[in-house]
Amino acid sequence: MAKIKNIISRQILNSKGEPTIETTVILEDGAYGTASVPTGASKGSFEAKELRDNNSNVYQGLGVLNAISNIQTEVLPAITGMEAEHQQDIDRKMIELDGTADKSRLGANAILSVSMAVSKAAAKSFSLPLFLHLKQFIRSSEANIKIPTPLFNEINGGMHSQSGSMDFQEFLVIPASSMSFSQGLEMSTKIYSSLKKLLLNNNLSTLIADEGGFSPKLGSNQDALVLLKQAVEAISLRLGFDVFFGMDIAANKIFADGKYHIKDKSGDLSSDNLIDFYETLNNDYHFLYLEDGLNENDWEGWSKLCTRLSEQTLIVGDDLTVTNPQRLQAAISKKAITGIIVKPNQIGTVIESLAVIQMAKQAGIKVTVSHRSGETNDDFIADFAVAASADYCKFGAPQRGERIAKYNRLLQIEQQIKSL
Ligand code: 2PG
Ligand code: MG
Repeated sequence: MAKIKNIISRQILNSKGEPTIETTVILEDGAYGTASVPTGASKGSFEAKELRDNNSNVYQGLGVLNAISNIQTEVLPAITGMEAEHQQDIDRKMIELDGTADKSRLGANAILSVSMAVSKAAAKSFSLPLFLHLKQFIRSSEANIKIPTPLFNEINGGMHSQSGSMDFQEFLVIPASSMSFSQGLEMSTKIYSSLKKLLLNNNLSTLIADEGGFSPKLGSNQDALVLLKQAVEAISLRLGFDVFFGMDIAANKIFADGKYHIKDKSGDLSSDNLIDFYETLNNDYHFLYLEDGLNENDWEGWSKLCTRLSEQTLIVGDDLTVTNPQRLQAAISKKAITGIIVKPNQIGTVIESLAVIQMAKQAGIKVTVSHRSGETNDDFIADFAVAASADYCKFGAPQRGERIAKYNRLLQIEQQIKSL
């Protein structure tokens, strides 16, 4: 048992060169934990709100000094002296202190940085790996600790790419579940190298984008799938056996004035038209995973998407559900999803994120724990995914330091759990 003694926060930069908060929580027994918060680019409008300084002269208004000041003047006095292991009480205290539904007063970024750092400090104080400490806060029917199946990002489009050539945001490869995490990771790097060769042979750019995937200038989304399939076949991997494909469409970005617009089709598309297109692609690629296939408010479309594709493909909500229990409940009752993405910064505390995972599991919804496009080298999310017994985890390409930090942490955990 150790009480919170002090909190120190600072403004640091994320992988996109934008400010974010790093917080250190110090306990009375000398243990401490440091955590930093990520930021999304393709955000759902129902996410908890980050507090930014909006001073256009400094970091284009993206500074987080006001959020840091809120930690010092409000959060510190409120939670000093609380037992660090009582994560529920601490998170609840911060939620009450903020007093808004979307954490916009103190800032979800401020609150989450403290919430994560508290859990790391408590784990240190007990000399426990973080995933074991976090595990106690979620009821799980699974006795064994396992690494979630990784979704590796190989090609970036949408808001994560500057080439502007693909509307779909993420083209993912998924190792067969028979593979261990380290085998899957190795396979993802082989596909990545094969894809790089293919791009070079075709005189296409091998520059990488926000989440480490390639971002070549291509005519359509389908072209990216053609390339990815070639890259897989070139190294004698079998699509649908050794490796599966997935996509995050991030469809808010392709939706305007009630219609969808994509490079592959001319004119306006209704949800039905877009689902038809997904169905055609599915005949060739047999997607295991389809995230944010439709806009965050297109509930009717989501239910149809689920009816038509969910037998073969996991239909996953991200901007639709934003790690929010009410949005998840709506999605369950409308039969709109079979999977959910969980990102702690969409809701703003560790405990609320775990509660959403528990709710999803009880409803038979598969869980993917995910990073954000603007990351730091913090590897909290890797421990969180294992603690939550998530089905999948999505931490970007097998490239770029801030993505590799999470995959490397999973390699450590894979080794640690063998000796448990
Ligand atoms: C997503 C995420 C992470 P962002 O849409 O799933 O890949 O992107 O963090 O930009 O919202
Ligand atoms: Mg997404």
